[in-house]
Amino acid sequence: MSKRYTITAALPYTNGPIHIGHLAGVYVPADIYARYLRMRNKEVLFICGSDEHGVAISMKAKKEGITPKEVIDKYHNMIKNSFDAFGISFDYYGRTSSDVHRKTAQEFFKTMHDEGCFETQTTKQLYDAKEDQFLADRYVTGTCPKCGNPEAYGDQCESCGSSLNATDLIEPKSALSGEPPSLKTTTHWYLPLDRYEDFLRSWILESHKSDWKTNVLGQVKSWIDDGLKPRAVTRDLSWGIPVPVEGGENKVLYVWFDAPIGYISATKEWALQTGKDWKPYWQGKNTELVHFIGKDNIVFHCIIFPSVLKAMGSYILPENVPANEFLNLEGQKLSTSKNWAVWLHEYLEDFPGKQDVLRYVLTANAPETKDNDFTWSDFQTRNNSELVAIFGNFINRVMVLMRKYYDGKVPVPNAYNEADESTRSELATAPHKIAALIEQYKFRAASQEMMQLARLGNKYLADEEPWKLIKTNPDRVATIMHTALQVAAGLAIVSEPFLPYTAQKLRNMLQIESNLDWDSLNGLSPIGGGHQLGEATLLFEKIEDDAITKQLERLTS
Ligand code: B3M
Ligand code: ZN
Repeated sequence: MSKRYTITAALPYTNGPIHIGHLAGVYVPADIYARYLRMRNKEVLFICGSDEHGVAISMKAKKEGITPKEVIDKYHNMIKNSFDAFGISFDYYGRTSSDVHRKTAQEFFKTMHDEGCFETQTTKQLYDAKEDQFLADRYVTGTCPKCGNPEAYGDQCESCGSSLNATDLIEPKSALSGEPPSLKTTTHWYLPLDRYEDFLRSWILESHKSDWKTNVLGQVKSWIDDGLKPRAVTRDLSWGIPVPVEGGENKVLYVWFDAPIGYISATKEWALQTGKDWKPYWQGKNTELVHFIGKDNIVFHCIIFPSVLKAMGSYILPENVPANEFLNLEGQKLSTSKNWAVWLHEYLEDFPGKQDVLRYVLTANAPETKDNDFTWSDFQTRNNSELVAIFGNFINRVMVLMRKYYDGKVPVPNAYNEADESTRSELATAPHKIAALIEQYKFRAASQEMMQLARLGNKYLADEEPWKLIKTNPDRVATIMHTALQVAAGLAIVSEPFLPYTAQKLRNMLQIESNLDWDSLNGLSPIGGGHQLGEATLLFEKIEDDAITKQLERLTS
């Protein structure tokens, strides 16, 4: 039986729009992977949705003077529109405020509770007496005990990625009143992660020591070596999913308990809509589960959620968690509060129709192994010197010459010479090289192999110079143009995961709409003699300096 893939992309918090960091770190790589597998005719379910609980949402509501529900509706729609516009091909985009999700998350909690998977602890927690509010998670900030970042949150330090307890913070301060908090006693349910240490050590650090990314293994190892401690999975808050057991009044599930379950509830909703069964996607032994996330989510996807899945018994564990590092912008950390970001909805206004350009730049420069920098000047160079000058130029030349010489009707080739043979064999190996890289989550390198194929086509035409031979040796020109067209068809195939809009345009131009999948290049000519090409359209256009200057000014204004 062939493998099935459940691909998840981290659920964005609906407390603001999304920016290039999200796209580069999570959604573009996940989409490349999903599109590639679909082209290999694999059974793929690509799932995401909005993360609508947690303190981040309540804080935003308070700040904007609206209700949490208004906040999540606003940003859910905005985020969903951005994903659609950028061609992120989710099979289902859910939201954690749905009924199915509430029920599913409560079932998880109740089952684990009834089976003795939790401990309760009564402790003194930070409390803002003025606001009558326990200060969990983002309601409290202070200095990170691990790296000294003075703006760490009560659940996490965004600077070093450490996951924290509010009481770990040095000099904590209420984010509501700005006051130093007092302490108040409360009781919560804890997931005793220490019980899962042996399982996690052998499952990740042994079984996956050679196929998981080193940045992921490194974080997991340091977590486990530090000693896993029980983590509270409930909170004294009003916004969230009510705790469904006795004693849970006025408490909600911790957002990081319910959010990953959101992948499963979204699958259930998708199954309801499509008349499918959700279970094989989460419980089938031949399903490969892959979580795409940013590095700040590693502990939740590699330690906490797998422990939950393990406790529940019948669930599969992720086969891989290819977390990315962070993307910076012009040398500085992306920051929502400082408005140091490129927002997707703004990009779309400034560069309409240029979604593939951003997808390409973010992939070619993806923060796969270390933090990376996005600069507008690199964006311009990648567009002008790669997409326009190499990819676009090659396709344009092929289309113009085909129209001029043959009125768009593909010629039958004659005998191949050495140059043709070597081009044809490089073309035949390109999909394999790209496939191998994508399967190892090396999307940067894969995108460069794709560009390499366009380079090959360009060089082939430049070397063979059909324009010099069309009068004297039309038989030779037929072979050259036929061969160049195969490269163009190859590009239409292998560019689909990276540049879906471009690939679609190219398929229209070449009139190869329906019949090509990834393996079409294996030995066969996808476009035969006599095939009629469609109309040429422009794939990419030059980006001028003033457009770049405008972006830089917008950033610093
Ligand atoms: N919403 C955190 C984040 O946006 C979180 C991811 C949830 S994935 C289950 O970084
Ligand atoms: Zn830190």
